[in-house]
Amino acid sequence: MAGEPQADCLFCKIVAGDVPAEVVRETDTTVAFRDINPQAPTHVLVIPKVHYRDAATLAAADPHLTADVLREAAEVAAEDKVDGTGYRVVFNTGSGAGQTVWHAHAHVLGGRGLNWPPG
Ligand code: DGP
Repeated sequence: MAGEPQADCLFCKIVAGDVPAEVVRETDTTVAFRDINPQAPTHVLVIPKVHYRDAATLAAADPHLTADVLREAAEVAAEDKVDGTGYRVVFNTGSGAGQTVWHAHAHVLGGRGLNWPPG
C-alpha cells in the first residue's frame, strides 16, 4: 500500500538502516544518499522515507512530500556545489524510462556537462 514500508523494498531498507548507504542529507521526511553506480561526479538519490512506488504515485498522494524531495534535491546540489554550473533532477517513472527500484526517487546529477535530450 502507498506510504506503508515494503519488506522487499531496497530503499525502505536503506531508510530503516538495514542496508548501508552513503547518506549525505536526512530530514524528517527524506533521505539523500549517493548512487551506487554514479553517472556523474554528483549522483545522489533523494527519496521520501515513506514508500510510494514511483514519482507519479507520490505526487498524487502527497504534494507536500513531493516538494520536500525537490527542495532536498536543490540542497544536495548546493552542498555539492553543482548548483552554479547547473544540475539535473530526474524521476525515471516506469520500466520503459529505466526505473529499476520501485520506491520513488529523484536522481540529482551534476558536475559534468549534461546532454539534451537524455538517452
Ligand atoms: P532507477 O533506475 O531510476 O530506478 O534508479 C535506481 C538507482 O538506484 C540506480 O541508479 C542505482 C541505484 N541503486 C541500486 N541499488 C542501490 C544500492 O543498494 N545502494 C545505492 N546507494 N544505490 C543503489
